[in-house]
Amino acid sequence: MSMKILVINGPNLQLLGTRKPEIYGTVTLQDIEKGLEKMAGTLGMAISFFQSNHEGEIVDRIAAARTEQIDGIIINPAAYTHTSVAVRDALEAVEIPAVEVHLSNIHGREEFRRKSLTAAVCIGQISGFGPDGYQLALQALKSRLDRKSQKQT
Ligand code: CA2
Repeated sequence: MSMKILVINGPNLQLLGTRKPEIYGTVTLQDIEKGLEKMAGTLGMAISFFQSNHEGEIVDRIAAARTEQIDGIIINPAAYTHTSVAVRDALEAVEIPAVEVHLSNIHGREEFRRKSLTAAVCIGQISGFGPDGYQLALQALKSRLDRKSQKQT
């Protein structure tokens, strides 16, 4: 059975490509999702997408991933990265390997963006590579999941 990946994007990321191009570039969220869909197809993985501006909806989506037998999560929690104990707890509880992605380099921006509450419960964080970050995350998850399934056989 093919590996199932869920991509979650947090608040305001639906605005990508329409405003603030100097920080977030000109690529839209739909463009990013299309690129990931194509890459997942090439890698033989199944991929689904979710975007929400609401913290509780993101928590619910993470929790549902367990019943759906999702193998890996790519998440850009956006502003909730820096504030949400609830998103962090959901990621920790679900026990599905997750990669945190940020378009911008959060470590080179305002002080309040340098702290991530969610990164510690992810297998790693990719920050500063724009839309490429999502593809790097997919590659990283595939390697991790391939290694895990080899160990189990
Ligand atoms: O760099 C990232 O990916 C962020 O997660 C983006 C968040 C920000 O709060 C994080 O600190 C870093 C903001 C997403 C808002 O996206 C917009 C896109 C276009 C126009 C306005 C906002």
